[in-house]
Amino acid sequence: MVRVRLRDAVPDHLKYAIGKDPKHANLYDWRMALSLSVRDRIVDTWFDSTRASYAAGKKRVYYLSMEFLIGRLLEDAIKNLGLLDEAEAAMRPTGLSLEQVMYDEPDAALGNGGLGRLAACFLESLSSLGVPAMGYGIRYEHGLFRQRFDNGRQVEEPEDWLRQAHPWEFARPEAAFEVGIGGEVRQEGPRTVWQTSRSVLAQAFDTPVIGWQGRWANTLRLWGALPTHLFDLGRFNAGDYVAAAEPETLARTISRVLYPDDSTERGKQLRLVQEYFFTAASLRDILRRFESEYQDLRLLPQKVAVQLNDTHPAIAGPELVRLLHDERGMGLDEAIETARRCLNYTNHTLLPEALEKWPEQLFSRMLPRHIQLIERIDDAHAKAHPDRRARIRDHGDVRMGDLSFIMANRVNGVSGLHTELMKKTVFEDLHRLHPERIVNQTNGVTPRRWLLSCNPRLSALITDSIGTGWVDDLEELQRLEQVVDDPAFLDRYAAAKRANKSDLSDWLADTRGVRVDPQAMFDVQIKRIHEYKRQHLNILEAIALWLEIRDNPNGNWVPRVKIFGGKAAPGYFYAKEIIHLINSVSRVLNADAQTNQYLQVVYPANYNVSLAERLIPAADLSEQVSTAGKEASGTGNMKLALNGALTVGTLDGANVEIREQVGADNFFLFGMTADQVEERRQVHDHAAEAVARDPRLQRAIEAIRNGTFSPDERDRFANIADDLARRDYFLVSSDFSDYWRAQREVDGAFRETGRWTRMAALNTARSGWFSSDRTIRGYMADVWGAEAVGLGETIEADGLPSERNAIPLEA
Ligand code: 26Q
Repeated sequence: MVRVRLRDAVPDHLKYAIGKDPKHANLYDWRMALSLSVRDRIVDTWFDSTRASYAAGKKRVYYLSMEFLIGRLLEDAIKNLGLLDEAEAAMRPTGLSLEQVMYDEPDAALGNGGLGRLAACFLESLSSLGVPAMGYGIRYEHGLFRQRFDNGRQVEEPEDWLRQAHPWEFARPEAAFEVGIGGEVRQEGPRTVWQTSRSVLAQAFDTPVIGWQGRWANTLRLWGALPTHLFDLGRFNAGDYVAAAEPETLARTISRVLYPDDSTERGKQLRLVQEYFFTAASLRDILRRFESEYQDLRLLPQKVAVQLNDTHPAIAGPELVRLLHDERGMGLDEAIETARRCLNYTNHTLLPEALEKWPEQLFSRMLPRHIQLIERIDDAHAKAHPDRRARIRDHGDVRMGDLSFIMANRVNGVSGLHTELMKKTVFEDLHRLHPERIVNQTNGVTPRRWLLSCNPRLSALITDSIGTGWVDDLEELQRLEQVVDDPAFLDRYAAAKRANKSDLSDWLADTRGVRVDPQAMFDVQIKRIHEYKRQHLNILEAIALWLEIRDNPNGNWVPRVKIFGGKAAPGYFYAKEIIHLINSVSRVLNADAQTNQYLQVVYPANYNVSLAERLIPAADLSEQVSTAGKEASGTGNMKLALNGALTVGTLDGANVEIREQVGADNFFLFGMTADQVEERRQVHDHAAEAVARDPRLQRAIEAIRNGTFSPDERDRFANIADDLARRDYFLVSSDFSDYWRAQREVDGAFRETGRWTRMAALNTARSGWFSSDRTIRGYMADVWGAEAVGLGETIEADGLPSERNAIPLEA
């Protein structure tokens, strides 16, 4: 065990690992030294967890995801290990504050949004619960693009998190697999042989993921692509050095960059290659580990549970069949059934345009054996279920959702409503044939990062009130109900929120040059920009409100700061228009001396995990206004409620469950239900009708149309105005009046400061169910059939390894 105090370990690492003298060390050097010292404290637990997993012989969980949006790791590790005081002490002699050092870490943005952040929360919970598990993904050299605004328009810049050394990972040059693609399939007697035409090396990079109180650590294994041959030696010797490096360039392209969630990027060959690359390497690693312990492949479903995070790793179905049947000689039917019993699939969207499909031509060129196996899988399934309608291969496309469903033991949605809609829409047919397969697992968020770490003031108040048990048993927050009528508690609750808002306001002033009034209501909408998420409904309400304030500048208005955060996919034109509109409205409103003490709009660029950690603790109001039936779950909604923001929202995704938990009185509901949305769409001219009956809406749309926010290009936003008044697929106009009503209720409640604080405190007290620990327990019971191992008493009091620690580590 590492026993050296951080105060002594840090200077040592600075000297021996970074090669710097304290006199010349800069912020980066000290951060590296501190990170390596903290990392040392994880390694023993990590080894112990690996050994304990082998010793226990229980089922392992493998989470396959194209995205892990982990953000910064130093602060998380320090807090999970309880090293805050030690780390502060270690930094004191350097003249740097611990905060400075922690915030110097680049935000690892290996994901787009909710799906990737969910994967990161799940890994943390799996470790906090002591479940033997591993995350598998891609080690992108460049994560999600950085966002900048140029005259209000989004500009994308490449992200470059690996330019600095990444202190948390361990390269594993010995853990590498060759992954081939292309070529052709031959029959050699009874054997089918796939002769690939190109191949790359998948090399593992491991990051330990430490759980709460450092009791258990799992591994996040990310694959980097390397060339199988560094140089084309023939060309190299002939002196053509540039061409000689071609194989290298090609291979490295595979793990070069994360694809933004973007419907225009569909059908891109490189994306399919990325999907196959990481799935194939992961499955081979999983089988290698299994085969090091067991001989009988039929045991696989008892020992291995694989979770597919959306359809992105859906190729796992046919690939696992190939590994079992082609490469290990298991009979085809048995191979299909064995593979299926290991695999599970999480669906994250019902939007038809977002369901993954690949042109069959492209697919068979890249994966000629897999297209054959898909056909066999499809035929076997169709034979067993003759009344099935849709097929996996359809109109020249391979449909990854159907493939995933058919090759899964369990299929899950991510909120109650979403799961029910899955049964009625995309998977209606397959659900009828397999009524036991679809289960719900409502998303959750880790309370360690999303309360304890990001909101120390509220955390301290909670701990003072009910002790520390809530950190790994979030339902304990219910005990706060006993103090929500205690004025002393409410005062402290309000003071914590006030201080968080004041911090955010200072930070916005220092780093973004905008001043906001910390007394005002902080009204927050943070998520990817998408029409269904309806940021334009929110900005439309801001415009309407601004116009009313101008009519009556001496009215008794409730001051508000509307805060937006989020990126648009680079090719998503409408989303980029919405960003430009929000920034343009912001410019006009913030400059209006008559109104800006009541209403401001701020939109800090480059929303990411780190920015979320600043915004969420400071939020009063959480905007969850998607068109009902479109948001699968949402997880920002949970983080905001947990941190005491009240929700103004529709009955969509997990909002439904948030409202059930916190109580209808503590939630501002508006808008049509999912059923009403479907009905409303049938109404001829619904947009025009909605506009005609609401003069406020009319006026707001008119202001957009007439150039109020684009004085130097008057019809700049006419397209948005036209869309809202004529087409309006996402029913912004139809929901506007009710949204306005709900927002005025919000104003009324905020005016009654005491009542508001009580409602906020009740949101915190009743959000315990949204811990990702609860979600993971649900997966363990209903999806994986997995159990925790945990180290518990295996580390003996004297710190010496216990008996089972004598089992050797895996190679
Ligand atoms: C697909 C093909 C090509 C390129 C990119 C993609 C791609 C990448 C990311 C498609 C989708 C995503 C991400 C989707 C996502 O984040 N969905 C969200 O998942 C959350 C976790 O379950 C839910 O809470 C959200 O409701 C859902 O929108």
